[in-house]
Amino acid sequence: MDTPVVNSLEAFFMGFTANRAFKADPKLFARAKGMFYYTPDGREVLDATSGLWCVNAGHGREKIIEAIRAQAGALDYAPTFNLGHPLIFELASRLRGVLPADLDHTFFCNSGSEAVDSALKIALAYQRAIGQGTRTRFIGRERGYHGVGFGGISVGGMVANRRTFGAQLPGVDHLRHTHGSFPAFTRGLGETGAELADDLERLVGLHGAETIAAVIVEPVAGSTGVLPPPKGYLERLREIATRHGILLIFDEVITGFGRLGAATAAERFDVTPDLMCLAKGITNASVPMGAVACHAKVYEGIMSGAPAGIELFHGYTYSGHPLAAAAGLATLDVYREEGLFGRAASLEGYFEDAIHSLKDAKNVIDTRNFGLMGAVELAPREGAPGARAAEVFRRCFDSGLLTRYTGDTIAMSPPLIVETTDIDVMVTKLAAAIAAVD
Ligand code: PXG
Repeated sequence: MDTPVVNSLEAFFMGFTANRAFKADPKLFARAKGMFYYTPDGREVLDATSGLWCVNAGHGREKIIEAIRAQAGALDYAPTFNLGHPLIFELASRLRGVLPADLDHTFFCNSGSEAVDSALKIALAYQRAIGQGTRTRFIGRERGYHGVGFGGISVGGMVANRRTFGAQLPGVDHLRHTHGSFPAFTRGLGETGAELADDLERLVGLHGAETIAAVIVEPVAGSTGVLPPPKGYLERLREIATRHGILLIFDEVITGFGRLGAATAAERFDVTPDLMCLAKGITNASVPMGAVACHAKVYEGIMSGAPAGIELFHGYTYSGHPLAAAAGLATLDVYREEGLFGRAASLEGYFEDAIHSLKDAKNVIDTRNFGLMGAVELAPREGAPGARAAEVFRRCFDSGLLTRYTGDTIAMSPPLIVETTDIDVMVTKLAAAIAAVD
């Protein structure tokens, strides 16, 4: 039955949204091109957030659109369970040239959340395959965001995402977050706080290394407000994890594909994880895709340790979907042809100056940046946390600027095609909005 119905805002149950407020005052986008979104009534909105940290090459890239179009006509869908199609092998192979050496084997899924849950399961499978089946515990970090699967919310540290549901995976513990371990208004990485990585050593002491499968962190936390790590922190985490046979998982869903001025945070920090979660920028967000890049040691451990037959009892109907594969290949072409990762690196200093130019603005208690991730944190209003940033967000939007807010932090993460003149506009509009809000 398909009876005609009224197009109702109520019909869509929106996640991570104040449904009642949104539906009273909906904000819609009808088109996008380059650095801009356009509303249905034709208003231009400068995209300072790459959509949701994902449209790294800017909107409406012809090469990517064409690749998707051609692929939809040639092969709409093919399973990747005991079957395949050439493009997904090509994408996996091309990723070898983008990701750090040894992260040679990529599993595909459809989102960052699936990438995280897949990485956690691959970690368990590996530990069992090498005879370490008592390692079932995961270590996450406070203020981490790892998507919304049960694994992701369990290792994550965003309180509302956990508390709303209650039930989580058992056997998970958390490192302390690193925020506040160096002074506010620090440019880039903090000089102090690397010793917070020793929390992993403490948790090994508490639970026993033989119970811990993996530790997962975002190299730079994104969703909880752009939290760059202290210098040396990730190196120290790597060293402790290695020493105790614990797999290190980097959740690079945001930091992958140029956000930090290198292909990955692993490359930027010169710290190679055992598993890397990817999504978002892998297809420039044009077709949903997630991935877990696995170190050769992990892949080979599972291949040689598993009984004959299927090695990994895990996968999705849309693992390696042809449209996503085509979009991914075209996206990698765009990144390479335009040198966008290097472009992000070359703009980092300008962006840093721009973000920190807001340090004396009204109610600002911190400015932070790394790569093309920047944040301006406002003092929360008494009794109404988040309200001030929400108002700044709304004013920015009304003035034609898309930002993102979490708590009282305004985040900016522009597409890597951003021009310095765009950065100027972003900061001018954000400054005006901050000044206008009490
Ligand atoms: N890991 C990280 C580090 C993420 O940032 C996910 C996993 C989950 O990805 P999916 O594709 O399942 O959403 C994310 C997602 C925000 C915001 O405003 C960030 C994300 C998603 C939605 C909003 O900060 N990141």
